[in-house]
Amino acid sequence: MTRLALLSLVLAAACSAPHGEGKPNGATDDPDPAVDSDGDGMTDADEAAFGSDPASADTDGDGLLDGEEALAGTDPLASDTDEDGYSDFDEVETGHSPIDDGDRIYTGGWPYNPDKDSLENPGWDGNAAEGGMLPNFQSYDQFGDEFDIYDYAGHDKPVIIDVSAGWCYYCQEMSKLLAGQRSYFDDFASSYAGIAQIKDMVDNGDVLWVEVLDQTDAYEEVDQDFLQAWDGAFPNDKVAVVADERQKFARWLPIAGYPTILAVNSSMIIKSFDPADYISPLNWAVSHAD
Ligand SMILES: [Ca+2]
Ligand SMILES: [Ca+2]
Ligand SMILES: [Ca+2]
Ligand SMILES: [Ca+2]
Repeated sequence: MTRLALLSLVLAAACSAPHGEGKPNGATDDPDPAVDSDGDGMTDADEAAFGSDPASADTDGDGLLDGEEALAGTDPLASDTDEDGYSDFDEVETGHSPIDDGDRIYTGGWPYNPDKDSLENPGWDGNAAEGGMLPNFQSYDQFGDEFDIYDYAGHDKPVIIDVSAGWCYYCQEMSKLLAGQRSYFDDFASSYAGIAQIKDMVDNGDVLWVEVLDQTDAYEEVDQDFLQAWDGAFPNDKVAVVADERQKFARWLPIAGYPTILAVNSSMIIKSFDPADYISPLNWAVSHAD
């Protein structure tokens, strides 16, 4: 039976007799199939047909009730029906299709944090310092999606923010390292764990990496074409490439040179930052990843 046909059956069946009709009082040992025992919007009989648990309002525990899963056309036994990396609940909440893996929260598959609004955004006054809270950086990425750095919070993973410029040689070499291309930094792998291990950790998802671009190779403000070109030149499908719109990061850091790199923890607290040292944040990240 197709999902649509099943849904029609479910909706038709939902208009069946009211609870307990025709039953003697107290006949609890013979469950009425018209009863919705768990209060999730589907009768026990419909749940039996749907494959969900009539005694659990949310069989797969993804936050979407079984009755809501029937309406959304999702699998009540799978928290991510279309296997695009985002839960059915998060997709419905954000207006994306939970049954189309081409429609997702981030085209790039970046992390998502449904609780990000609970983080206390300190704003952009002042400057970056270890122990401080990262301001809520919102911009756009190489796919043109709206980007929110607080989506990277709450995943128990170190986050590297690499603020770079298109014209900067060492920025390009750092991105080559992540892309698996021959890089200037290869020669330093034996001296720094951050250099030796960072690519594998980013590839495995143990460290999250955000590439923030300040300027093009012509010293101009970046646009989405430039983000795409950078991603194309130094491809790593775990790396979000985002624009430093209105030079927010550049002013707040402040930039002494490129790249300028911060390591922040999953609560968005800056754990390693020194304007003159971009290797220490990498070392911090690899030593604090699982
Ligand atoms: Ca039910
Ligand atoms: Ca569910
Ligand atoms: Ca999904
Ligand atoms: Ca989807």
